[in-house]
Amino acid sequence: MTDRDALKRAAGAAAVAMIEEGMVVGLGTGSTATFAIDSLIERVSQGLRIVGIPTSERSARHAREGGIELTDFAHNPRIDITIDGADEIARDTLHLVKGLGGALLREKIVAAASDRLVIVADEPKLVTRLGETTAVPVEVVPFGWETTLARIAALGGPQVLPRRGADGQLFRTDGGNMILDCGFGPIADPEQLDAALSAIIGVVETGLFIGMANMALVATADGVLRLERGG
Ligand code: A5P
Repeated sequence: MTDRDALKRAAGAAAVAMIEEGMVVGLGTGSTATFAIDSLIERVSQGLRIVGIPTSERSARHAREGGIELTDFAHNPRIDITIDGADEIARDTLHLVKGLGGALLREKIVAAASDRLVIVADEPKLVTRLGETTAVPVEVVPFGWETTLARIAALGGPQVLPRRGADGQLFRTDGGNMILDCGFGPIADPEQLDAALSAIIGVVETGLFIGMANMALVATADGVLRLERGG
């Protein structure tokens, strides 16, 4: 395990320590969330009873194989706590960029249904301004994606690229949609950008998570930093 993996694992374990008996737990996607699921599997094997709602087919498989009972919104419309990763965390507001792993739509639906969204990450994810280190993933309907791309690009000249898989083919999400990676650079007003992107026909959801995270557990070489929104 690399040093970075060890930090991600520490962040995941710190978040899983917050889970209590009987909770409905949102299960995130990505390498840090995977460490959190590992840690949860360990607690479940020691007798903790919880049910999980996964944010991707990948996380569903991982959880199921580890013995976590899965549920859905028909049976559990509210989630007590969701533990998920992020691609960027704005240190002052805890606004996020998510979706480099391709699961942003399900992640946002799960986050919106959660009483608490706890983000797990390592230190390079902390930024002053969103967009500093990563493009913003935007999930779009495949039909007419070229015209959707053009209208996003017209928002201020970002570099917009359709995401491709390792095979060079256009990437498809679990929901069958596409992702456009939009390189805006540092974003002055993420809330306004999120609203502008969301208003474009063909956009399903943006990777900007505004005001959704309650807490971020960020693993550093000196320990796990606990950041709370408004705290
Ligand atoms: C998945 O779609 C993303 O939102 C992930 O949460 C994000 O990419 C973080 O992944 P890592 O923990 O692997 O960096």
